[in-house]
Amino acid sequence: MLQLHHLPTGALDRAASDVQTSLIGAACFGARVGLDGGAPPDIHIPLACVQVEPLAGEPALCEAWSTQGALQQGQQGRLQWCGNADVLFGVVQVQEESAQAESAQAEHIPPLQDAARAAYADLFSALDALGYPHLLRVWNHVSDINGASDGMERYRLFNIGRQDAFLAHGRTVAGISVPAASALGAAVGAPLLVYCIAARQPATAIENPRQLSAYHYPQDYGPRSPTFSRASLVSFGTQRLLFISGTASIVGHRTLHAEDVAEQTRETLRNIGAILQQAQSRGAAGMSLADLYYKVYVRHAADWPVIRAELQRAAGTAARYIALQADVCRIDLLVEIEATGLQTTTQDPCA
Ligand code: 3EB
Repeated sequence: MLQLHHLPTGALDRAASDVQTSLIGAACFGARVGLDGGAPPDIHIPLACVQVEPLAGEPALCEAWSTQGALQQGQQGRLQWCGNADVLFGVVQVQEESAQAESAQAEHIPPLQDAARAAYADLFSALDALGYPHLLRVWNHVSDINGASDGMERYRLFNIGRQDAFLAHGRTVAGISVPAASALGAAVGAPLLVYCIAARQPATAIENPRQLSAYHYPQDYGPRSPTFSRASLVSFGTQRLLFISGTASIVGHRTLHAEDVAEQTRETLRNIGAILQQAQSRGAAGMSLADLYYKVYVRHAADWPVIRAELQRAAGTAARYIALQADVCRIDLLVEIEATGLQTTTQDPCA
């Protein structure tokens, strides 16, 4: 059983000390979080301090995850983790220059590419050692994601390092074991940040019939395809979890509606609808757009009112969301939306 809480950062301390809630981790959004002047809450669960700003004058926001049952936590390599019998929340942070192994320097591997490889290498080693080998959901934040380093767009360098680590750890880079993910920018100078949910049991990846699978994108978008699925679906007892990846205005492999944020948002929501439909046919029958928790990443803060109106038209005015200003990994994308569905069925699946 996993639950998601959207909280102001100031409420996280209390939530973390409430034994009833059993938080296993949180992501906090606000460039000052984790820096002096915006001290992170003094709590002892893994905390991803994401250097992107909340929109609409919101104070710093958090997305916190809770479970039930006895918790264990620790640090394994660069992974800070906390988990119960089923799932783990983990955070890995790598400063680009410091990641450079001597061998990488000798081979002239760009620092960001090597940082991505190192972050995922540490993550996979730790997950295998701890016994939560199945990566369900990953969030990636790459500073200056549309900028260039070493002659290549930084998102593309990140994709090379990420895929190298998947392959080096014997993980498939296409098909039903590939995790759901989001990839966004972060403030210039921020370390590479990867946070995730992993489990003892596997999830099933879901693709979107309207979109080419990202792991099959042609080389126009970089020498290595991104390694993520459109969504992952998993059950814990009577609970079903759906993690919909960061989703954008892409049909096939092409960006549609460049420079039209309302159309991009509608296309994005059609893609989320199509992914949800796939999930519904695989057992998440009762989940609707109105039930999902959304996270909206907006390139230009001024576009937020238009995006919010479209989101509310599709998902209802009661839709739960966190809205953030962040760069999206293709320069022509103005918005990326991810979603999470948590459904508890009253039926005992064993009955
Ligand atoms: C896309 O559909 C938009 O590289 O992990 C969305 C979600 C995107 C995850 C990733 C990238 C990633 O291609 C970008």
